[in-house]
Amino acid sequence: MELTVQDVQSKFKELYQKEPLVVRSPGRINLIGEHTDYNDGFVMPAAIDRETVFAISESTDGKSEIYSIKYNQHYSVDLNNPQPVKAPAWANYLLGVIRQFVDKGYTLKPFRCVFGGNIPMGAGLSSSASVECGFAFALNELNHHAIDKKELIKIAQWSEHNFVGVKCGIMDQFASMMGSENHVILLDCRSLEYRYSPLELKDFTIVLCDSKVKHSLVDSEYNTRRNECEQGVAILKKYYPAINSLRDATEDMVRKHKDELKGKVFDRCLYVVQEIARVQLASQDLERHDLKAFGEKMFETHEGLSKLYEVSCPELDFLVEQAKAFSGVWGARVMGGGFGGCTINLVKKEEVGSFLSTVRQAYADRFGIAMETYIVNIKDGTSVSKSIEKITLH
Ligand code: GAF
Repeated sequence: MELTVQDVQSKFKELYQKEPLVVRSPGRINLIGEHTDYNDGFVMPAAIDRETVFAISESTDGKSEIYSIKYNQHYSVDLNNPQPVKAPAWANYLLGVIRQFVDKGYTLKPFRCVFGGNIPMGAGLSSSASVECGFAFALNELNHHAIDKKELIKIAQWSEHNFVGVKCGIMDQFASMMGSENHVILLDCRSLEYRYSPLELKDFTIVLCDSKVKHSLVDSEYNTRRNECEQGVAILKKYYPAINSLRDATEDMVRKHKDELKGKVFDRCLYVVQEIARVQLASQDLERHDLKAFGEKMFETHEGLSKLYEVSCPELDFLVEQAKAFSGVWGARVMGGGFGGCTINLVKKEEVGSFLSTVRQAYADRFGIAMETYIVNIKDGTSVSKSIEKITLH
């Protein structure tokens, strides 16, 4: 089904006979730096040309309502006391944002809102962050509050933590809100200092292979990983009081206390300190335009995510193995939280076709699943819509 920004606008006009404010909020990819954000480490994400579109306007009857195009559902909002709901689950992403506006003392006018988009859900492309960020941005614009983007990012993350229940880091919301066309964001998740770096891939392109699986453990295991990292920090802090997060630890420190960190906590800590160091080296690779070295680090990240952090699954390991065996692929790994979703692959442009047909066939033969693929372009972050462009709604 084809959906344009104008279609979201038209749906709004059909329902409410008014011209709305339109906000676009993208999903993201992440080149390297996985599960480092909530350990105060570094990440390298970018906003992409898949997005959630919001059409919103003040209402005249004092009531507030949100309509989801995807679910064809209306939801009435109590602006005074928003609480998490069992159903519809999609409402929680938005209700948590409203809760934060209320709790922070930002007044909200009653509104009507319609939203829809083309970010595949459960693919690791941060459809949830795009919804939270787009809605926070839209409320800020509609109500003429001058909340800066960094605070809107934190409002969006709060919603994910407290109304959705995933104790995510800051990367997804930051990338969605702050993306810049053709640039990756080099983000320090502790200070939130960042810089944009042009992504010059020359003969290469980024290809996402969607495994089409989403193992049910995603959210609970994500929170468990975060908790295991915190356990590791508590142990290391006894020996190195200055350590407040794994960002402050080195591989030597972690190895030295292997026995006390024990099993899984040791593995998790080792992966994180290695990955934080790897992102810094990878950013130097990008600056030197050394894609070969950069891609090798992507493979190393996958190895760590699979063996030490245990957030991969047979389907994703298979896709990365396939990529590794292909000479035109210089790097591949699971992207995002894990347990399903996409791999990100650095592929020679002229070999994209043969790579995809080979892997698609092998994946179907092995798992009986039709893999989806996405070739993404890097775009700006959340903003008021100025132009009318075609997007595809899946
Ligand atoms: C998910 C989370 F939302 C991010 O904060 C990040 O931790 C990522 O998993 C793993 O790097 O997308």
